[in-house]
Amino acid sequence: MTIKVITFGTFDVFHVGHVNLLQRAAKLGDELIVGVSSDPLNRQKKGRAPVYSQQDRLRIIAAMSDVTRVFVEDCLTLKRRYIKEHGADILVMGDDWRGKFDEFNDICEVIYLPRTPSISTTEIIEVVRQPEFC
Ligand code: C2G
Repeated sequence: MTIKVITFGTFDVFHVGHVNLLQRAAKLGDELIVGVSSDPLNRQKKGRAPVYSQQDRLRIIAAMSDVTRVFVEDCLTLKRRYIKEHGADILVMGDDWRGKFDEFNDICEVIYLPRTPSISTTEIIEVVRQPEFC
């Protein structure tokens, strides 16, 4: 039986924390399906436009050897539908989301992986805004 793993994220300003999450998620099954937040969803979630466009974020994720399928996540409330549509057996998220997706335990296993410490898109944006980077 093929075990399908699904995960969701913005993956803006792609960094090693994202790589770690995707590689660990891939090891839990045979296929890794990734829902990438649309630009409008990112604006809604984070109150700002992403640095990288939806099209570029999709291309970056699709280029990873661990990833077998990529799709656009248009709406946070459609997770149950996405999980079913893609036939996912396991939902993986970083543990900043711990508890938030437990409701899907009735249709798949829900696993929260530890976040990679000391790196985030927000921190990278703040660092490159410092005058010494200009
Ligand atoms: N992540 C991580 N370590 C970091 C940064 C991020 O493990 N240092 C993980 C997050 O926990 C998440 C994934 O990488 O599981 C993607 O992170 P984001 O791009 O920040 O995604 P987010 O905005 O949390 O979107 O429907 C849920 C959302 O779409 C998740």
